Amino acid sequence: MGLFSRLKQGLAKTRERLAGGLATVLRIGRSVDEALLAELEEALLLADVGPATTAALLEGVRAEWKRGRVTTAEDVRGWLRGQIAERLRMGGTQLARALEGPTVVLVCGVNGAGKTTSIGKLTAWLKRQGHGVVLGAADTFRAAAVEQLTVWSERSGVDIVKKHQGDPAAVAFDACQAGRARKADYVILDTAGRLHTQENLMQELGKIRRAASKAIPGAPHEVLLVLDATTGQNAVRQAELFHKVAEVTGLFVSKLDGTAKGGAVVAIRDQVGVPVKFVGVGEAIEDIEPFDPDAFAKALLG
Ligand SMILES: Nc1nc2c(ncn2[C@@H]2O[C@H](COP(=O)(O)OP(=O)(O)O)[C@@H](O)[C@H]2O)c(=O)[nH]1
Ligand SMILES: [Mg+2]
Repeated sequence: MGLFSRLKQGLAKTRERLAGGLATVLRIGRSVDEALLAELEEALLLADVGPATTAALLEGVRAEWKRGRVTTAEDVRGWLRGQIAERLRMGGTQLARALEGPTVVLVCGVNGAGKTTSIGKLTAWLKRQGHGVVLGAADTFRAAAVEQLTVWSERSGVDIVKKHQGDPAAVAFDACQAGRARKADYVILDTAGRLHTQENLMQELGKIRRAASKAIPGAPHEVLLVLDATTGQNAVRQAELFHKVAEVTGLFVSKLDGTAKGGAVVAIRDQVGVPVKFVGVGEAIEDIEPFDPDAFAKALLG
């Protein structure tokens, strides 16, 4: 199955909901009026686009309508697609790249968000483009977490740096050193799940950052926050809170397959102001997509 069709399949539920609702609201031949706008608002909220973003989109459609630039249901669909894609494009969707030496990617998020799995998929994706990758097992809380990352490293045939009782910052430092010594293109650091309310764990993230930059000046070049798409508006709140303390530079939205809440991606990008860079569309190693705003808007709106 092609990547685009997998993404489309992943978004099937959202599409049915959003496009299903929209198909009724924006039926061909219908003219724009207040009733249509009210129904449109409801359809967007149902797809978890979120109150703030829905309000902004509605205001935009209304302004276009008042200016006579949008008069039919088809016009509205086209305008929305363009708007959503444009919002998702802001800030750039490419993974950061260091000017020289390894690019250090620090991965964070709450427990179960999909951090380790997403790292496994990202590693394979980078390898497919010919990049060398070193993994750092800085989730030192549970032995199982290290084992899980080790399995992913074996799947892609990349080196992993781990310690049995190491503190996460020491692992991060060693992984960065190893990445430089082995001339890797990327060093990816897995971290323990944490909540923004866990002061000590949040400080630990700061320690990990400092250790990385001690080994490689300028690191981490990318701080990827992994968000579970199935949590919808909760993911939006999580991202806001995380961003305040962790200087997040990109989002990896996991579990977009089989969620009816894909619209949350738009809300997350909009409200948090950090670009989505990858999406996860399944549990398998190839179930990763570099984020494509146009394809996403198209899949979302049908
Ligand atoms: N369906 C689906 N499951 C995923 C995806 N990403 C991760 N998972 C699952 O989510 C669960 C938690 O993943 P894990 O990587 O251990 O999360 P972590 O605690 O953040 O490291 C596992 O069962 C994964 O297989 C995805 O894109 N789609
Ligand atoms: Mg993990």
